[in-house]
Amino acid sequence: MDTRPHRIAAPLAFALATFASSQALAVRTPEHARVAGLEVAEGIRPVRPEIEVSYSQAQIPKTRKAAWDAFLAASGSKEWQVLWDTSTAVPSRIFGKGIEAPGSIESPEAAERHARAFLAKHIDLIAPGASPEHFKLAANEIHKGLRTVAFTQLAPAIATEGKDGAKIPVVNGQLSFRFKNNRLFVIASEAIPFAAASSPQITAAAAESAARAWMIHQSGSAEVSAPAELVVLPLIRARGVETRTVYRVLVKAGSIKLPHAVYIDARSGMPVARESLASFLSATALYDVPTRYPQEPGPRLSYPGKLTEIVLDGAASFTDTQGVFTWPGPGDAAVEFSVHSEHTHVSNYSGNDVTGPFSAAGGSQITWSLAADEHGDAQLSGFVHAAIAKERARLIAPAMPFLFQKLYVNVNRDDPMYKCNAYWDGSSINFFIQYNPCNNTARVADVVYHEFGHGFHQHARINGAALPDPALGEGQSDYFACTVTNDPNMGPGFFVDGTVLRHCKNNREWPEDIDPDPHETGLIFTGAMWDIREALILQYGEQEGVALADALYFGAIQRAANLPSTYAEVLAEDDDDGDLANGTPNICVINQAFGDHGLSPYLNKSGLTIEHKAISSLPVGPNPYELRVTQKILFPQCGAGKLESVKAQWGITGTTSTIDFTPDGDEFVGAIPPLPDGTGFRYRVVASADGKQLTLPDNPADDAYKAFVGEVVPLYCNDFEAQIDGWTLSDSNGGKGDFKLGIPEGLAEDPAAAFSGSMVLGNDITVNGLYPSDKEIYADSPLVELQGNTRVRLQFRRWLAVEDGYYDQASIYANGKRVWENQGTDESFGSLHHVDKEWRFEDIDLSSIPSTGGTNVKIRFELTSDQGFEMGGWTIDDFCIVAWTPAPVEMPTSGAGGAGGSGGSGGDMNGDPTEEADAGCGCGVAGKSPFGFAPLAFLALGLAARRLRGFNR
Ligand SMILES: [Ca+2]
Ligand SMILES: [Ca+2]
Ligand SMILES: [Ca+2]
Ligand SMILES: [Ca+2]
Ligand SMILES: [Zn+2]
Repeated sequence: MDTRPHRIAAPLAFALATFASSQALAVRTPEHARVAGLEVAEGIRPVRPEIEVSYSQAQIPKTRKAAWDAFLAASGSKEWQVLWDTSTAVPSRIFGKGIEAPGSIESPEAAERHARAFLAKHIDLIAPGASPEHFKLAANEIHKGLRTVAFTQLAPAIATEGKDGAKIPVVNGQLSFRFKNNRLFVIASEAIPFAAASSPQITAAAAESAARAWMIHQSGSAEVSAPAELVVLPLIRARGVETRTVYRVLVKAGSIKLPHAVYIDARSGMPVARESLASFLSATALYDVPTRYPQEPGPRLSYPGKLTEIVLDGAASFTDTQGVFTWPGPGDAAVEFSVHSEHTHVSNYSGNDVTGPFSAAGGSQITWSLAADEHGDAQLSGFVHAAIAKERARLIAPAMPFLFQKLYVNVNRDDPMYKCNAYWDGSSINFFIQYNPCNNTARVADVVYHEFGHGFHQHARINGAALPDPALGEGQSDYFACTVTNDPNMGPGFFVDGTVLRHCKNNREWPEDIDPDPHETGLIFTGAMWDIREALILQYGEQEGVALADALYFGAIQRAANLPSTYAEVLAEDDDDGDLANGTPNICVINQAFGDHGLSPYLNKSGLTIEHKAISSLPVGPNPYELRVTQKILFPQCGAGKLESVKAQWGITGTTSTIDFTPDGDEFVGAIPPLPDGTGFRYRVVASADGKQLTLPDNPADDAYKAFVGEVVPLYCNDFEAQIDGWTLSDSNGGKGDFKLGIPEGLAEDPAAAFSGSMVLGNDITVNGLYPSDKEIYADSPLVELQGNTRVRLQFRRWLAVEDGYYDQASIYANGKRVWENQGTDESFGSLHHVDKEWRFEDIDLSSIPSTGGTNVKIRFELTSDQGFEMGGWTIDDFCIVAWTPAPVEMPTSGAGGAGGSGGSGGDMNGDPTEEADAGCGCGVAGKSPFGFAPLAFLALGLAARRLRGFNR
């Protein structure tokens, strides 16, 4: 725990109590220079901290009443003011009408005569208990026609070591007179009434050693700097003055030798009081660094070296929060600046850490510049920009302990493997020397902010809520850098030609712009946050808008596990009533920004969504098959439009047709024309609003619904409600695998409820929902007799979540022959995960079994996983083997719309389902990557990213 910040704003009482015992304090806090006056020793009653005064004519001290009246009478006027020192009952200032004082401006002698005459006449008023000869001329000078004649006070001594009759000084006792236009018009007195000295009982040498001993006890070290002198010390308290005859000893105390006057009682030899005589001088340490990068056209940045370790006149010390350092004057100080502070410690990997020796004059600003020295400038730049990043982060997260710990900044690292780079290693930020075409990365402000941003993200993440997702990590670091610089250009000057590295303002979209490089993928989040920042600045003004955007950003990095989950976390941060259904104060801005970058679930900022209940088992007949799409506007307050159009794309194998829907209230209605008995077909719904499209089903790995026209007879069904009924659950190691019968709980990507009844068959239904890694697991149906049927089909409901088929395979086998498999890319960076978000109807023609002599069928559901990244797996309900027999129905000869002519007969319409996906309606995604990059070029990176992802999950 760092306690130093307490010292910066120490209250006066604290400062007084610790002043002498901690010399570093005095130097770090110039305020202490103002702790002037007497500090009494233990056992001495405290003196007044400040003069106590009264202007009141009605409160003339009783003891001075006669003297005051005599003064008024002698002056011939009542037009006078008087400021009484109420402790001493002496008039501190008398000023008013003035008294004729001929010759007092031209002649100092005349002025002194007038002054002495006044003193003699009114000594009872201005120096009660004293004699005129107790005042010794101290000054007689004139400035701009105003003459001051001043005297210091002496006290009559009793016997003093054989020097009888000597007068000894009264500390701070004095009198003075002001003349202008040959008139005496101000009389001043700090005289001590009735001051007298008593005989000393100790020697001067004894007083010196007592003074030294006391100050060593207080400050650690002390030396006497001038011989002891006998004086009268007034101890002025609220009521009255005590005078003591003391030795005044000049002592230099502590490591920086602060000068003190120490008062030792001349009778007892005990310390009475001490007084700091230091006249503090201050200067400011400024570090000259690139504002953004070394070649920038504008001026460089002069930044105060705050709380920085310095060597001051040979002693270790610190600057204060403003980069100011203070030393006891008079005279210049020898100072040496460093790149180490309370909060930032730069380590140079190419030699010793730089130091900056200077001679500091009081009130000066000393600028330390190493602009022409790459390795020196890198140390100063890393030092300053890490501090700037930290200060900004504290505005966002004022309580984060990381921001109050020392940050280690390692600069001038040299490794050709990592040239043009910088990194956060979990506890420090690291920067490499200049390599063409890049600058030394510590000299690029944005790079320092970006790397610091990784540390900020690490310490912001709430364990168990957030994850260290690489793309989110990079994207949030870029946002942090841009919000610090207030510039959407991230990293200008990363390259020596000034080229910008990345852009916080961008049009990147999820998932289209997912890239093997997480820095590129991360820009999707950066872009959304920057859009929010711009919109909030427009709405609330610069300061409030930025603060709000930064707060939303921080909410996202505290709790988001990846890019898509940032939307919910930003909303949670913005919300003010614990209800996201009614929106949040800035939901329209957030929806617009996140929607523009593909990170919101809606078609537009008003929260437009569509619902569609898929059709599946259809009757044979003359009527078309109706498709309905319902639209919902969740946040009408955002004022965006409704759905513009809805289409369906549908087809039998090898064909694609499009039908337009017509509006019907809040719904859009379309119709697929009547189809021949036994037709299997596929379709999808495409809705458009505000230039965007949403497709149902929402599963890029299987983006068309299946439907079947015709009456079917069940040969075997299991809704999994009662019993497993001859099913065998196993794995390739001879174990039981993780297929189970159970009630789904919505774990992982699993459904929250069964399709029928309450129970289903599926991979891990109740533990965490995930299938295991590196396994091959089976669910085998009982053997089903086909009972002589020649047209048989497998029909069931599916809710499947499985990783890209490049890695994990979900398969269906009929009598050992694979009849279905999830789609995959052919890339090691593939992320064409199959994730059902609704119960999907699956219909697979098995007629090839009877046509090749088979009399029964056994179905196997299989899941094969690799070592990394698991998902919800199979969830199956309403499993049936059915027989289809053509019905004797007359089909209409027209009205087939765009259905195409390749209907064919029964069992062949669907073909092999795995091939059908390719042929399908011509718009499937099977076998195609949704990404635009070349697979081979990124193979290595992809593997690295994949491994990380697997471990992070
Ligand atoms: Ca709300
Ligand atoms: Ca069920
Ligand atoms: Ca996997
Ligand atoms: Ca599961
Ligand atoms: Zn990074």
